[in-house]
Amino acid sequence: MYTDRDYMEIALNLAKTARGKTNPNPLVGAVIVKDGMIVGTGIHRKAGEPHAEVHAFNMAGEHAKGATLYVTLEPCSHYGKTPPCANLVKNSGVSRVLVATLDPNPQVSGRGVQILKDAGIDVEVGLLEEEAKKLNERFFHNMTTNRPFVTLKYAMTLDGKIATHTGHSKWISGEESRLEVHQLRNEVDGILVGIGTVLKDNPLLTTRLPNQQGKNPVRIILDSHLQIPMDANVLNEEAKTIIVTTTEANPKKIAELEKRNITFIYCSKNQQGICLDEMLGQLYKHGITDLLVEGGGEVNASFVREGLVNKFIIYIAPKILGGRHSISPIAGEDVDLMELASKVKFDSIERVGEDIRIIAYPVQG
Ligand code: AOF
Ligand code: ZN
Repeated sequence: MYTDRDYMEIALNLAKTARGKTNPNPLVGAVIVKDGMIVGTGIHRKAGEPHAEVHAFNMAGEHAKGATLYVTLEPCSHYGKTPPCANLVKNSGVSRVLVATLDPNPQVSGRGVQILKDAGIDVEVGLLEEEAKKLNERFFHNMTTNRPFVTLKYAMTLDGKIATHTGHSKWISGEESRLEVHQLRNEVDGILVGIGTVLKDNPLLTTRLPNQQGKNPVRIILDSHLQIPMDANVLNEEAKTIIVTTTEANPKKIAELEKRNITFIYCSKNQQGICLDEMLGQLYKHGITDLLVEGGGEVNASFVREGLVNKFIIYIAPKILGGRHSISPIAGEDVDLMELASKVKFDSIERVGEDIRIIAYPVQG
């Protein structure tokens, strides 16, 4: 016998398969069950395309009458790119609806559930809610802050180094971890580095996946003095690039780069450099909902210090580099006391090939 929980788990697993493809929309899965049998399933596959419920009801057809709908996010109540799912659910004939979590979108937030309740449908909210919120951590953050969800990722040796004193870093982590990082790039909208990394490593910041056409994130370069070399790899045509700079930047160079389709975002400066919170607000307006920060130490430190990291993904390689001048993942200003450390909570610790992957979330205060 399958339980409500089992069906909701199936809906969550269905939703997960579209990871990285639905931005700016959430990941949503729906399952319709009649007399213990799954008669309809649906996934929201892409923004602009039908919502999960639409696919599920199309599949279920007449079997929806008297059935139960399991959906990972509250059915929507608004006209967006698609019409409201709550109306569809209401008119489908289902008698019971289980919703994992309410939709944080201010245009919905409880209205979808209310429509169903008003129609006399038995509605329950909260089954596997924590899992459903985690599945859409990016979307919840977007809706509540109007900022991209920031993931800070780095790979370091067992003694906490990301490069030798000369800056050499190929490779710290093993092949499997590096493949995971390309998978991550494939899922996010934006990838950010500082100009220091561009000057030192000349990275491409594109997605390279074997046997699969990857999607390149928008490359975002923090460059307050517009030092970027005109032949830098990140300026090639393989992917879109945004340079974040200040009004102090050389207008002639800006004009030349604009001719090459490079987009500029201008931000004010604070004592630490470019005002990152202001930048995040602007990036969100440019459609960046999910941002991967891939360092250097100074950029990483600024994000951590300003409390702007939402998630840490850290690979630890079974190597010890040593060296007084080897480079650390988080640089920035020194602090005097342990009490001043930024605190995180480990969420998962797993082996990836020969490495370890730690996922951690910041702890406020
Ligand atoms: C659902 N089921 O599968 C999804 C929902 O522009 P639209 O019409 O696609 O609407 C996008 C909003 O709809 C999105 O911000 C979120 O609030 C909700 N997404 N709702 O009932 C789905 N993807
Ligand atoms: Zn909908």
